[in-house]
Amino acid sequence: MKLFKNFNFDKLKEGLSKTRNKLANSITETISGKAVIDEEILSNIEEILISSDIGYDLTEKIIINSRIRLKEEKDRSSLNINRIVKHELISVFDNNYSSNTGLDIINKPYIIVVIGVNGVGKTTTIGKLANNFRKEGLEVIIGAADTFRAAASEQLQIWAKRASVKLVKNISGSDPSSVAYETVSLALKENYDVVIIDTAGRLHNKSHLMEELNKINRVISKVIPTAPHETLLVIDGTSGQNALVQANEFSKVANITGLVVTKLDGTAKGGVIFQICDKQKIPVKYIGIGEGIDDLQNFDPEAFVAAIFDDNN
Ligand SMILES: Nc1nc2c(ncn2[C@@H]2O[C@H](COP(=O)(O)OP(=O)(O)OP(=O)(O)O)[C@@H](O)[C@H]2O)c(=O)[nH]1
Ligand SMILES: [Mg+2]
Repeated sequence: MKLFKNFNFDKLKEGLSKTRNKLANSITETISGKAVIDEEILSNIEEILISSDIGYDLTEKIIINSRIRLKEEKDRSSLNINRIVKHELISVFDNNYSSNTGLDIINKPYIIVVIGVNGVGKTTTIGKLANNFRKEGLEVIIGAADTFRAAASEQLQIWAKRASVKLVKNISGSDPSSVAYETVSLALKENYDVVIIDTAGRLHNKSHLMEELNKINRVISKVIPTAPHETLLVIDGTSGQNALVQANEFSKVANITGLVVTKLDGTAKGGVIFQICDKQKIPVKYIGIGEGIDDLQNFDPEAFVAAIFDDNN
């Protein structure tokens, strides 16, 4: 069973307006009125792609492929280069996606652990996810396993209330893994459909973080051997190259099954999503395009590129 589909193209377009300005509108400006796409225009496009956080390696690949296709197709019009660049951007996601995205319930309760560095939007994303699941008629329980920061569970409580879902909070002195254990045990006992575990982003160092995440996973699998079923890494779309570094670091310590890229509404750096997918080969499952409870969308590569290029979907 597919967990939920939340997608609104107009909202996506609105959310990606800054990235569109930087990327697609600049390309349009460069090619408009040009009868023939020459090397100079290709090099302008190359600069635009790099400055849009698509990254040097991927940009090179796109430009080389564009050059080949322009030659093969014998159509060097501005319309065709736009089509080729879009095609190249969409094809970045080819290997990461089958026919659809999102989460699939294969077990009940379905256990999702949400990880990522501090401030990227984990707690907000959990609130949004919980709301979507609940709207689908699923019973949701959230575990506040970020016991590192005092205010973390209060923040999660506000989101749980907004989404009308159950929350398991830490009793004072309890550690993250015991909260995770309690949440999953309760979910099993009371027949919940989906469990979402919030984790701390700020730990003393990398080995501490790895230890913590391992411990959480271990206790969860004691209750349900196949769990966790998903480990979602949340990354902040506004952080540009740093987002890529985070994806690299976390993939060394956790078995990430999907990415959530947040705050795409506040940035012109949305192009980073292409770079991360090209390098990481981990599918982007959801994107955050606002702070509201309804501002988490399923990620659809074609619609994403269409929204950036102001096309109709
Ligand atoms: N504009 C925008 N803001 C977002 C989005 N997602 C999260 N935020 C904001 O980012 C800030 C940090 O979000 P949190 O959910 O607290 O981040 P966190 O990863 O849980 O942070 P820690 O618990 O400190 O590790 C909040 O002000 C959110 O409102 C988004 O998609 N768009
Ligand atoms: Mg948090």
